[in-house]
Amino acid sequence: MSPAHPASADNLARSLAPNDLDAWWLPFTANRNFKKNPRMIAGAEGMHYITPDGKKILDGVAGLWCCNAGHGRKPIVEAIQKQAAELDYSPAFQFGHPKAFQLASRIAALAPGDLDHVFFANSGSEAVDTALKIALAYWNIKGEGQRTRLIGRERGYHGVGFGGISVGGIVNNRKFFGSLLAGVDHLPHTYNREHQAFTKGEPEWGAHLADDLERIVTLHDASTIAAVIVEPMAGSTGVLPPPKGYLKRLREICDKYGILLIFDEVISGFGRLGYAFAAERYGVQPDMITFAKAVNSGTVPMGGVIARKGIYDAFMKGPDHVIELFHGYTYSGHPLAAAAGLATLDLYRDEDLYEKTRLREDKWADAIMSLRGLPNVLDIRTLGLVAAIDLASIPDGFGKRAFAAMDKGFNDHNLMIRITGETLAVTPPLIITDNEIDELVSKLAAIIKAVA
Ligand code: PXG
Repeated sequence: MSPAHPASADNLARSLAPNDLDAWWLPFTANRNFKKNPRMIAGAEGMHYITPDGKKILDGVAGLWCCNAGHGRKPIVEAIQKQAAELDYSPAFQFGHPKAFQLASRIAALAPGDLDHVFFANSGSEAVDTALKIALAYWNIKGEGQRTRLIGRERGYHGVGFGGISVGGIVNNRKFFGSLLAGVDHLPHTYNREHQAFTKGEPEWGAHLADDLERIVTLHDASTIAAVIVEPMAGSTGVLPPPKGYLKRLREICDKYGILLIFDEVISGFGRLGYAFAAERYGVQPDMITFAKAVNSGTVPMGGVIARKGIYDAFMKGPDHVIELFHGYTYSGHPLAAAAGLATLDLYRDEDLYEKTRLREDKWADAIMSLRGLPNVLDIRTLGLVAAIDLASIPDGFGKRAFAAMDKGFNDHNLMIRITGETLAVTPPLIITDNEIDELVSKLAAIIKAVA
């Protein structure tokens, strides 16, 4: 593959090295530590990031789980450039432009069953808030406005909006930001090291945890519950693949009580698990799917919700000059994001990236599992082209060992990885070659030894 702009290390170093690190308050970052010794990125090509001094860093995380087609891909870059020149912005309230319609049709065609209408947002967080609001408004329109309760899951991550952190199950999100949305309850998470350690793919143990939804229904009554939202594979809290049969069971219970089921596929969408959506992998059709990130390989902010026909149709009533869903963003369906999305979906299709991911899942799992037995490795989980490695903590600080692994990975081993708590997460672009998988695994081994 040829990058659109061969990055010249000299040019990048001159033009992109910042001279003041103070003003930018970085998100989800230890700011003081970063500013002492910044991990700076100035360019990217294919499977690599490039530092201002020209070092090539193997991208073990597809940016932040988003650049599934790799970096600097010519067709995507050109589509964005062309679109910027042709139509830079057009309003999505009361007006439309062709590429947003085309992209919505393409996404709907990839989604299973009658998930056939797409609402565009600009991030995963907005996608989640949109889906939750559609669920609440849907029940209102259906005359069941008492269905307001939202059910999430412990260890769920649904972005950073108030809706998302309320249904999410991450303690720091819940601890710092007040009382959040009222009327939310949570399913138990599905991870159990005793029963699941070192499982490749979906663990055998844990489907019964879906039955906790019955308990929640008994407690609150089904008539008060609007929707259940889960990630098919919990990503951010350490890669927790769904136990075999778990998602089917959730669907059955939701059907039994008329509760909407939302799959948050912000990470699992667009090939990460070898399919367009995890819903297809598991043969389970939710009522809505949220997506973002890899829809355009992370190149321009975009997210959205795919809703079933019955949900969309329920809104399409009343006088036809009246807005049916009182919701939207200035940049919903932005022309640059839509153009990038169309080029990206073409590229995923033309390079068979989903199928390739599916076919190499076993090789990937075997390669990663070879790290079992290295110092401090407590568990390894794999699914699709995703892996997580849990490390034992250093006695004086939870998270310190993983933090050191991420830092040393970048500075000493030319590998970018993600961390959460004491978990290392690897989720490379889907274009990774077999040789690069071997390189990635040997770098991981060296890093794990270096932080022992
Ligand atoms: N839902 C899910 C399932 C996500 O994983 C969001 C919503 C929010 O998306 P935005 O675009 O608002 O950030 C996410 C985001 C990580 C990591 O390393 C994961 C995410 C973001 C950054 C880092 O686990 N997921």
